Amino acid sequence: MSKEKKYRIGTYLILIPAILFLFPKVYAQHESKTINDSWKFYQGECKAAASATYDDSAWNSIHLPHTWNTDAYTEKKYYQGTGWYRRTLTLPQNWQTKQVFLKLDAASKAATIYMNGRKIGEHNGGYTACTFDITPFCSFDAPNSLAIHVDNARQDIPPISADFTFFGGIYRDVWLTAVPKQHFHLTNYGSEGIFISTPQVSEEKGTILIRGEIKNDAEQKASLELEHIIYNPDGSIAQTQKQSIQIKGGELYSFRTETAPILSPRLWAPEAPHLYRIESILRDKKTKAILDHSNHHTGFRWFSFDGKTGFSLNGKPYKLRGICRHQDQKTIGVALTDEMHRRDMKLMKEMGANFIRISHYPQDDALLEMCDKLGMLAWEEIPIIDIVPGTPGYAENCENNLREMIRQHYNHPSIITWGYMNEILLVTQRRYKKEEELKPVLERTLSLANRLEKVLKEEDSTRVSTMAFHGSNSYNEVGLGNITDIVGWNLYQGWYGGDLTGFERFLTEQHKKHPSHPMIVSEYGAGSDKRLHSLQPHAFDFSIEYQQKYLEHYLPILEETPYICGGTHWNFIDFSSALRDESMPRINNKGLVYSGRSPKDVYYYYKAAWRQDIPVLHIASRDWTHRSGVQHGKAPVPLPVKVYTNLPEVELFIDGKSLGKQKTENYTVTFQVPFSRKKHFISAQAENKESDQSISMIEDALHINFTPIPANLNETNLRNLELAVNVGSNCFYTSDESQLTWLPDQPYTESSWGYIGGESRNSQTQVENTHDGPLFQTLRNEIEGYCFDVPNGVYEVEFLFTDIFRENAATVYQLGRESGVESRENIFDIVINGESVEENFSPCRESGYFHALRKRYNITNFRNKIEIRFPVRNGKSFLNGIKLRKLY
Ligand code: GCB
Ligand code: CA
Repeated sequence: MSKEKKYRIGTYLILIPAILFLFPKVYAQHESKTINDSWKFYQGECKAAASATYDDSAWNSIHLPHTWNTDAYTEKKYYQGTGWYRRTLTLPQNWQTKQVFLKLDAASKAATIYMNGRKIGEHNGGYTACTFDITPFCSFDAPNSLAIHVDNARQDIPPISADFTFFGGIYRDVWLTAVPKQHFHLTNYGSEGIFISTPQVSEEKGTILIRGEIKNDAEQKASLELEHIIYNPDGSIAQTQKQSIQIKGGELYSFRTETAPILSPRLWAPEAPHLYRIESILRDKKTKAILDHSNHHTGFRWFSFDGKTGFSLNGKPYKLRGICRHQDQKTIGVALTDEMHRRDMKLMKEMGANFIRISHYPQDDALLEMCDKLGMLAWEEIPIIDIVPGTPGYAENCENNLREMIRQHYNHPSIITWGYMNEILLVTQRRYKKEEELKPVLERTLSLANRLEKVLKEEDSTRVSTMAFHGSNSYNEVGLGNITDIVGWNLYQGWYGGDLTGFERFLTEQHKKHPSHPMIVSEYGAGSDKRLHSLQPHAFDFSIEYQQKYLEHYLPILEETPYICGGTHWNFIDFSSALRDESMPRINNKGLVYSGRSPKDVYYYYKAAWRQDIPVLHIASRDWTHRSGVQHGKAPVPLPVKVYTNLPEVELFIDGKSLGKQKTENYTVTFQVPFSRKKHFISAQAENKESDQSISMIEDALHINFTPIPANLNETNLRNLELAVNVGSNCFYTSDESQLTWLPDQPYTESSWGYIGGESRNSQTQVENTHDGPLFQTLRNEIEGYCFDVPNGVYEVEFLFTDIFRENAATVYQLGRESGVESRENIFDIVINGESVEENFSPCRESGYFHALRKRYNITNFRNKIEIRFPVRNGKSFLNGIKLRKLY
């Protein structure tokens, strides 16, 4: 430690007693605290609850943050309606001379606030804060009753359509603030009333512009002094600015101060997020008593987006390595604590991301604070999604939400762009096919976009505007393509449709057509489910392996195409989308981390690619620790084991024995590993050369369990075998409930087992009556039979059926994807070794469409073979799963 620093600490030590002495006098003026505890909640309508004397003793006791929609994890039709929150507020006597404010950080989607039976005000918008001056409603003789009516069913407030759950409730903090009569303007669209920007910024010098308003809530005029102290990132004072203010009673006074240039400012960047602090102090001019007091951070950074060269930060080309982030977590919904938001930011940072798309709505202040402090550039947006409805008041609410978002988060240097529409033509075009129906919807969409663009620029000229489009050129055709400064493309080639290479083809084409338009790939992703694994993964099988394959294709293109500013992966988390079915009903499982935030293996692909500052080596099989495979004789079963790494070469070991070294390509190395035992110890090693002198060994290791399934079934290997087959699927499926693995299907060959005839089909509709949905969602259509060449004995054969042959509207979020399933009724027999065990069997009659059905038969095999046939009576035959066990 330098001498100078020691000396400084010494001075601070001497100052501390003096500060402690001064503190209560100086800072007690502006008091702010959360009132998250001691609330009562009622779900439903209860008009009388606004009244001061209403008896809420029968209501539930809750604390904030709170949502009433934990049902969205089980119900498609989660509760969208109203709820009431009540609590009492006992105010300190010394607040009588003050101005008192109530702030709701978020109540979804709309809130009406009552105090002592009187209406204070209302707020429309579920993702932005609102502040009310409650002074005239406050009582100091008796406890006050506070009642808040919340509604998440409103159709005039965005979002009204989207692929996520519109959780209802007061799900962020509620604050109570008391300040002297002269104070910063606290009812300015939920902001703190102070706006900070850096009008001049370069490596040589930067200035800070501080704007805001002061309110005098007294009747008399006041003489005030406003001081801004600018602190360097190291805490030392850079400058102070002082001004005198005369303000009449009831008046609002605007101030605007630009600092003198700060020379060679320390720049803000994700790699070094240096923050300058601005402390604004409002004093009584005469007594010097502090009236109000406020702190903000700012950072010196500049950026540009270019259609040809992409994004640049502080004058240098810079790739935006981003993720989109939803804000929920199973099973608590959106009622996350601040530390949970911070945890997410740390996980993203740890992964190496430098950019976040705060999607699809403004998020918690705790998140924004971390963007600034950890260094994460940000895109924030309001939730106008899928379609612009004609509902009266909608556009007005959009405009207000936009102003609120910008004013509330204006001071965060991390934010570089504001957005206001996502895939706005998606539902528009699906719903209105006829030209004359479509026309007025397009007109109001364009008119809202133009209106919001104007508001955005009026509110903030220091950042750029953006919109996100789905992969259709119509945005350009209808004139939405050139409204915002930059455009985001949400691209899912190789997922919802087309093949993986469609991604680069789409980008190339757009770039050719609009070479000057800066582009971000604002979404791309594929779903994955830890229960599903495949050696031949394909789109929509929800295997962990297809998600990896998809992302391993997309990321290099994003990294290597200079005109692409960057990408934001969809989504950081497996998030709640109550309307969705697929492999995990109610969940969109495109996350890089699970809903509980434990990373999927593919998280480490990103980490390997993006963290160049540390060695990354991860055996990508945490999601697949229970493996199974078909074994020929006693030969080991070769199965791939992948390693994600940013080191040049990896050596892999099985139970201590080396499988040799391989060179890394695209941050991956894949070994064919011979599995033969119940449990193997797999380890990986790689040299990390920090310099010529210093080489260290980086290691990772894990256990993988293995269950071999004999290709040829005989007396000895059958005894304890449970041969379970995921019929119609390329995937291994391991049940969460039983841990049993169902093998991918195979065609029958002599002396082995497998299906005869038919073709694979699948459905994305939820299957009722089971926890093993994915097993039932795949089937073999028009199957003729199934055969096991097994020795004589007594066997148990189990069939799994679910009739999926009913047209079921695919959700709009399956973008271009059609289910392709025709409606029909299927009736067939089940014949085992020549004997009918079922005649005129109709799975849908027995249990209903999309219901899981399991049928088990004990049979005695005299033919050294179990041959099953499905003669058809009506429609077609099918089979979803089959299981064989030898009993005797
Ligand atoms: C999109 C939407 C997003 C969805 C996502 C998906 O394009 O913008 O809200 O969740 O696709 O997973 O389909
Ligand atoms: Ca199946």
